[in-house]
Amino acid sequence: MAVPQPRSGVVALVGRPNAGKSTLLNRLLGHKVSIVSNKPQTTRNRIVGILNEPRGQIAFLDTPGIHRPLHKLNVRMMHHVRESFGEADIVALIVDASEAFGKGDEYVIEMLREQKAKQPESKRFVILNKIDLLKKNRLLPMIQQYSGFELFDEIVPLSASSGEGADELATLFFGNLKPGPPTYPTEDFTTQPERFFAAEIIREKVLQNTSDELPYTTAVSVDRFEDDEEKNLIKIWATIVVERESQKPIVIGKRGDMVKRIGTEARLELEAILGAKVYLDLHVGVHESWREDERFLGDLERPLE
Ligand SMILES: Nc1nc2c(ncn2[C@@H]2O[C@H](COP(=O)(O)OP(=O)(O)OP(=O)(O)O)[C@@H](O)[C@H]2O)c(=O)[nH]1
Ligand SMILES: [Mg+2]
Repeated sequence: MAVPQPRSGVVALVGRPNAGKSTLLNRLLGHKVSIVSNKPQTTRNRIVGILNEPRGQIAFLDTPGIHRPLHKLNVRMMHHVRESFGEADIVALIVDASEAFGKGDEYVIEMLREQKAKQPESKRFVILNKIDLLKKNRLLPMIQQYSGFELFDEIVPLSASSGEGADELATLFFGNLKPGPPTYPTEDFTTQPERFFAAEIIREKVLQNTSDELPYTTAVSVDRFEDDEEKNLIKIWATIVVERESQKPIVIGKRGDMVKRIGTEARLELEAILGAKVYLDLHVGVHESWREDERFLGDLERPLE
């Protein structure tokens, strides 16, 4: 019997904010590569996660949730989504199946129609996520609805958080990619530098510990990053940037307890993931309208270029 040739390709994970794209990426890789929170617009960049298996290599592109951009930050976010469309062999639309279909979903379907017209050789999957929250009888009408769009090659219900259906999805991805050599070194699981990942983990802890407008108006910049390989020690100096002076005390907390908690949670997670001791020095700073400051936005993304 002929040995199957390893497959290789790019799968873009796209969809509305909060649908579970990043959770699914981490689940498929079995590694945390992308940060997750219950706030929309958690992912702001294109994050590459690489799955290496005897079956082949898949480069997953995690992307920001599709929304109407109101700030330069958000225009850049939507640019990352369109860029990922262009690179994909398979576009996987992740849908929160526990939410009713609405205007935002219609907009996304339209985007996918355009994508299909531009790249007819690519494939489209729709992934009905969060089925753990769903009564079983709600699934069939949803599958029928998505199949009615005549846009999708596969319709896959799953739960990214429990993992139910994830192995089947990986099999479908490999089955729909062409044989070919891997694009990335097979020992890598992301292209994201540690410096960028550190900023993301700190931002995740801010998102998880704060509410209201703060998640949208917070950025994290790494001011200095030193990796002392001999001592297995990573030293990070970072600033949590907010938009207004009045937001500073929320991040700092009473007697600094909030920023301390954010720092501890980030440090422990970075130590576990990076496998090194981490020294983390956190500051809180104000940069009014940083979301409109192209130079600052460019600096935040620089380590990814
Ligand atoms: N119950 C349930 N919750 C899920 C599932 N998948 C993701 N979530 C939750 O949904 C929320 C959003 O998850 P993310 O992975 O950050 O979603 P995202 O699509 O990457 O969101 P953005 O980056 O903001 O576009 C988090 O609170 C997740 O824990 C699932 O299968 N079931
Ligand atoms: Mg995300």
